[in-house]
Amino acid sequence: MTFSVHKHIPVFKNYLLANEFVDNLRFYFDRDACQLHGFVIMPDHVHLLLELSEGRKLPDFIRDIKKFFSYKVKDSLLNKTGFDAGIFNQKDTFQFWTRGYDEVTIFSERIFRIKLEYIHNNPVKAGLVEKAEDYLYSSAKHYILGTESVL
Ligand code: NI
Repeated sequence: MTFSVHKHIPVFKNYLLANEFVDNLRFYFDRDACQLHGFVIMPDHVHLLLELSEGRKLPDFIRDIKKFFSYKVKDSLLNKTGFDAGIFNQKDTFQFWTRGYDEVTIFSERIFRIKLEYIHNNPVKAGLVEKAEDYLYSSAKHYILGTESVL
Protein backbone atom coordinates (compact mmCIF):
# COMPACT_ATOMS: atom_id res chain seq x y z
CA MET A 1 0.00 0.00 0.00
CA THR A 2 0.94 3.61 -0.40
CA PHE A 3 0.72 6.62 1.87
CA SER A 4 2.11 10.13 1.60
CA VAL A 5 3.47 13.01 3.60
CA HIS A 6 1.20 16.04 3.89
CA LYS A 7 1.70 18.54 1.04
CA HIS A 8 4.38 16.22 -0.38
CA ILE A 9 7.03 17.75 1.82
CA PRO A 10 10.16 15.64 1.18
CA VAL A 11 10.89 14.88 4.84
CA PHE A 12 12.56 11.53 4.21
CA LYS A 13 15.41 13.20 2.39
CA ASN A 14 16.51 13.77 5.94
CA TYR A 15 18.38 10.69 7.16
CA LEU A 16 17.38 11.16 10.78
CA LEU A 17 13.70 11.12 9.87
CA ALA A 18 14.10 8.25 7.40
CA ASN A 19 16.02 6.15 9.93
CA GLU A 20 13.50 6.84 12.66
CA PHE A 21 10.73 5.86 10.29
CA VAL A 22 12.50 2.59 9.49
CA ASP A 23 12.69 1.85 13.23
CA ASN A 24 9.03 2.70 13.60
CA LEU A 25 8.08 0.33 10.78
CA ARG A 26 10.22 -2.43 12.22
CA PHE A 27 8.50 -2.08 15.58
CA TYR A 28 5.01 -2.47 14.10
CA PHE A 29 6.02 -5.25 11.72
CA ASP A 30 7.35 -7.22 14.70
CA ARG A 31 4.39 -6.43 16.91
CA ASP A 32 1.87 -7.56 14.31
CA ALA A 33 3.95 -10.43 12.92
CA CYS A 34 3.75 -8.85 9.52
CA GLN A 35 5.74 -10.12 6.57
CA LEU A 36 7.34 -7.41 4.51
CA HIS A 37 7.93 -8.48 0.89
CA GLY A 38 9.07 -5.17 -0.50
CA PHE A 39 9.26 -1.49 0.32
CA VAL A 40 10.55 1.89 -0.66
CA ILE A 41 10.65 5.04 1.44
CA MET A 42 10.60 7.95 -0.99
CA PRO A 43 11.23 11.54 0.16
CA ASP A 44 7.51 12.26 0.38
CA HIS A 45 5.70 8.91 0.28
CA VAL A 46 5.99 5.27 1.23
CA HIS A 47 5.19 2.04 -0.65
CA LEU A 48 4.91 -1.23 1.26
CA LEU A 49 4.28 -4.71 -0.11
CA LEU A 50 3.21 -6.66 2.93
CA GLU A 51 1.28 -9.57 4.29
CA LEU A 52 -0.51 -9.25 7.60
CA SER A 53 -0.86 -12.21 9.88
CA GLU A 54 -4.25 -13.82 10.42
CA GLY A 55 -6.72 -11.62 12.25
CA ARG A 56 -4.77 -8.36 11.86
CA LYS A 57 -6.52 -5.58 10.05
CA LEU A 58 -4.78 -3.30 7.61
CA PRO A 59 -6.59 -0.06 8.54
CA ASP A 60 -5.58 -0.50 12.21
CA PHE A 61 -2.04 -1.38 11.28
CA ILE A 62 -1.56 1.65 9.03
CA ARG A 63 -3.30 3.94 11.50
CA ASP A 64 -0.86 2.88 14.24
CA ILE A 65 2.20 3.34 12.05
CA LYS A 66 1.12 6.77 10.86
CA LYS A 67 -0.12 8.01 14.20
CA PHE A 68 2.88 7.02 16.28
CA PHE A 69 5.39 8.44 13.83
CA SER A 70 3.45 11.65 13.49
CA TYR A 71 3.53 12.14 17.29
CA LYS A 72 7.21 11.46 17.33
CA VAL A 73 7.91 13.94 14.56
CA LYS A 74 5.87 16.61 16.28
CA ASP A 75 7.29 15.89 19.69
CA SER A 76 10.99 15.72 19.12
CA LEU A 77 12.16 15.10 15.59
CA LEU A 78 11.37 18.40 13.93
CA ASN A 79 13.56 20.26 16.43
CA LYS A 80 16.51 18.08 15.53
CA THR A 81 16.09 18.27 11.78
CA GLY A 82 15.60 21.94 11.12
CA PHE A 83 12.14 21.51 9.62
CA ASP A 84 9.72 24.26 10.59
CA ALA A 85 6.85 22.54 12.40
CA GLY A 86 4.51 25.17 11.01
CA ILE A 87 4.60 23.57 7.58
CA PHE A 88 2.56 20.69 8.98
CA ASN A 89 -0.09 22.82 10.59
CA GLN A 90 -3.49 22.46 9.04
CA LYS A 91 -5.77 25.00 10.71
CA ASP A 92 -5.26 24.09 14.38
CA THR A 93 -4.12 20.49 13.95
CA PHE A 94 -0.76 18.98 13.17
CA GLN A 95 -0.96 16.96 9.98
CA PHE A 96 2.14 15.02 9.05
CA TRP A 97 0.56 12.47 6.69
CA THR A 98 -2.14 12.90 4.12
CA ARG A 99 -5.31 11.10 5.18
CA GLY A 100 -5.84 7.45 4.36
CA TYR A 101 -3.79 5.21 2.09
CA ASP A 102 -4.07 3.40 -1.22
CA GLU A 103 -4.40 -0.33 -1.13
CA VAL A 104 -4.05 -2.97 -3.82
CA THR A 105 -4.60 -6.64 -3.03
CA ILE A 106 -2.27 -9.00 -4.86
CA PHE A 107 -3.60 -12.34 -5.99
CA SER A 108 -0.92 -13.61 -8.34
CA GLU A 109 2.81 -14.05 -8.57
CA ARG A 110 2.80 -12.09 -11.82
CA ILE A 111 1.15 -9.03 -10.26
CA PHE A 112 3.45 -9.35 -7.26
CA ARG A 113 6.48 -9.10 -9.55
CA ILE A 114 5.03 -6.12 -11.40
CA LYS A 115 4.30 -4.27 -8.15
CA LEU A 116 7.69 -5.09 -6.70
CA GLU A 117 9.44 -3.80 -9.77
CA TYR A 118 7.31 -0.67 -9.74
CA ILE A 119 8.21 -0.03 -6.10
CA HIS A 120 11.91 -0.60 -6.71
CA ASN A 121 11.93 1.71 -9.72
CA ASN A 122 10.45 4.66 -7.83
CA PRO A 123 13.83 6.20 -6.88
CA VAL A 124 15.18 5.67 -10.40
CA LYS A 125 12.19 7.40 -11.99
CA ALA A 126 12.53 10.23 -9.50
CA GLY A 127 16.17 10.66 -10.52
CA LEU A 128 17.48 9.90 -7.03
CA VAL A 129 19.69 7.00 -8.13
CA GLU A 130 20.78 5.42 -11.40
CA LYS A 131 20.10 1.85 -10.36
CA ALA A 132 17.29 0.68 -8.08
CA GLU A 133 19.70 -1.27 -5.88
CA ASP A 134 21.66 1.90 -5.10
CA TYR A 135 18.78 3.38 -3.13
CA LEU A 136 19.24 2.90 0.60
CA TYR A 137 15.59 2.92 1.72
CA SER A 138 14.32 0.17 -0.53
CA SER A 139 14.25 -3.61 -0.72
CA ALA A 140 15.80 -3.58 -4.22
CA LYS A 141 19.25 -4.12 -2.77
CA HIS A 142 18.04 -7.30 -1.13
CA TYR A 143 16.31 -8.68 -4.22
CA ILE A 144 18.95 -7.71 -6.75
CA LEU A 145 22.17 -8.10 -4.79
CA GLY A 146 21.01 -10.58 -2.17
CA THR A 147 22.31 -8.31 0.59
CA GLU A 148 20.53 -7.06 3.69
CA SER A 149 18.35 -4.01 3.25
CA VAL A 150 17.59 -1.53 6.03
CA LEU A 151 14.37 -3.29 6.99
NI1 NI B 1 5.67 6.19 -5.67
